[in-house]
Amino acid sequence: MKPTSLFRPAAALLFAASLLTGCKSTPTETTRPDTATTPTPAITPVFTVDSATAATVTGIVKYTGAKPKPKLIDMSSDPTCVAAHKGKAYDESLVVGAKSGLGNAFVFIEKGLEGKHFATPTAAVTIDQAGCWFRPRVLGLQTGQTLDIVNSDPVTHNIHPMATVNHEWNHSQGPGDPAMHRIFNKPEIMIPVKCNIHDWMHAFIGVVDHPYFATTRDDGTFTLPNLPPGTYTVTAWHETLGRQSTTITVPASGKAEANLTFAAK
Ligand SMILES: [Cu+2]
Repeated sequence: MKPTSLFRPAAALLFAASLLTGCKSTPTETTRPDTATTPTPAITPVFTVDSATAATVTGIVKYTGAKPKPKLIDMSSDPTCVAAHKGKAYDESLVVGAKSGLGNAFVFIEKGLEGKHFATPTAAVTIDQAGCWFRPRVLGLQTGQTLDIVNSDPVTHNIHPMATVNHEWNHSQGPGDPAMHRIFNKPEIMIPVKCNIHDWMHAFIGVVDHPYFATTRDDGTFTLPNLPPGTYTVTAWHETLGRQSTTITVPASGKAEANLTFAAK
């Protein structure tokens, strides 16, 4: 028997197996099951919030240090990015707004919701690569919720979420390429995101197994609506300042405040 005749049945088997598993390989990406586009089915009953007793938490995250001086980002290594950004690009790793409010902090309920399983939102969250910048820089989504990844630029980007609890992947997206869709199935605070092509591009994704999270506005304020009454730990995460937490008690049908302060490092 010739060697080729031995090879052919084996190749046929491999081909059949790939058809069965729907296996597809992409050279620029490592795909694992948790990055599939189908959310994990719920195994526990979905908790329904009673809007008659739910409350709204508002608050502000403050920074006690001196307001940082604007730092220019140098995009000159890619002239298309310089043109696409339309104006000067400034470092956003520490955004301090009016009245010392800290922007781009990720606020979420860290404790107090144990045992409650929340429905996965059907609406996707979008991250755009526009002007060689991730927009938004800090974003949150629920486990199983779809993240739409868009490239609005005339250049290729390579988005790379450096997850450690979920699986890490990266993928190139050229000008005009369709949106990519990804999910993260496990809570993870936070997933740093970079572009493998442009080293100044940074974003951070918070994955939470409930709907109570927000990114602070430029003035440090945030809102967590529709929270059931109870006692909660509210935590704020910031990319250069770390974490701060506070405990709040939320009354039925009322309002509660959660204020957090980061000292300069
Ligand atoms: Cu890029």
